[in-house]
Amino acid sequence: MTHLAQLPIETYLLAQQAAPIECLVCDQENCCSAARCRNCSSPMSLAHQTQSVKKRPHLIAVIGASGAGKTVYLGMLMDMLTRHVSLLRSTTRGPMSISLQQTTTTALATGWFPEKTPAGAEHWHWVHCQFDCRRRRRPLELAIPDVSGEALATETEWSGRYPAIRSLLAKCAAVMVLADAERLQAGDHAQDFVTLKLLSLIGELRDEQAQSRRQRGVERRPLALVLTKADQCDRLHNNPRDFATAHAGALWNDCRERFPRHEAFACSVAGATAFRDNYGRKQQVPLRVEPHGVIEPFGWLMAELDENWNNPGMAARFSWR
Ligand SMILES: Nc1nc2c(ncn2[C@@H]2O[C@H](COP(=O)(O)OP(=O)(O)O)[C@@H](O)[C@H]2O)c(=O)[nH]1
Ligand SMILES: [Mg+2]
Ligand SMILES: [Zn+2]
Repeated sequence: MTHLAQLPIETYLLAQQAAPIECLVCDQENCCSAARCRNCSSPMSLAHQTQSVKKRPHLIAVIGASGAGKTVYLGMLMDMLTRHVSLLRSTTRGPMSISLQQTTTTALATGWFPEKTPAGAEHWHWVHCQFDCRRRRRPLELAIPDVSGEALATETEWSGRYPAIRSLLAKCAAVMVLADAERLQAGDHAQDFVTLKLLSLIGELRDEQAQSRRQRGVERRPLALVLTKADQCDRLHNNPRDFATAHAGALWNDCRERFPRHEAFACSVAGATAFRDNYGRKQQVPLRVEPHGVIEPFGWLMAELDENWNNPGMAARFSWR
């Protein structure tokens, strides 16, 4: 009997693992088999997809306080874009990009709003898609995370706590600010402060980048202020700019001053809401799902982004390196 055994050493597998791949969001090197970045927890499929299609996506920052309506809005928007309900349409890249619309539409279809987004970055949904407007010749590559409002607020207080948020705010090519119109109309401005701090942080990060490149920091990125829950406010759909001036003066002024290319929009996903008892806790639920004004802000943002991209000077500034 022999005590010798032959074991093939598959060194090529080790070599494969050793080749790192850079996170698309925070630039940290990761092991090629990692599912999420070890630094910022954004999905590594973004980097893998980019490597295979050889086109970097534009990051879109959707910001706003917790409860502003980011998850409901983004989930519904992605559902409408993938169902091709308007001239604008998108094709998702990778299965993870469908999770946001899946959780949102499943919740709405069963008579609930989706659960609150967890604060941990490893739980956030990221949508990586190819956006196509029939008038454009080439589609745009986009990456849009649904970030937790609490995490956004925390990052403004403790810088670096959420590396994904910092990188997103530094690298984003367009900004969407969501504000709860129902609360604004009631004179409740508590949520404004988080958004004001985030806008200030975006400006600070842009100035830092401009300084390191010895450029003058002129803001050319577009910003859309989206007043959510318009179903609760009379005539908001008719004139969102007037509403923003009357009920969100500080926020609207800050958006206009920091971002010369700005516009205000009103949107609602639910047609009417009611309160339902959920194990002793009163919870708001949608009575009807009637999306209104969901596509418009995104369409405007894409048209502005497209204009930037066709301008060679701007393209250099928005490239991620
Ligand atoms: N009336 C009304 N309420 C909404 C609408 N969208 C969201 N909400 C309410 O706002 C809450 C927070 O929405 P969500 O998208 O989770 O906010 P997020 O924290 O910014 O992601 C939901 O649970 C609903 O109660 C809408 O279109 N109309
Ligand atoms: Mg959310
Ligand atoms: Zn990362």
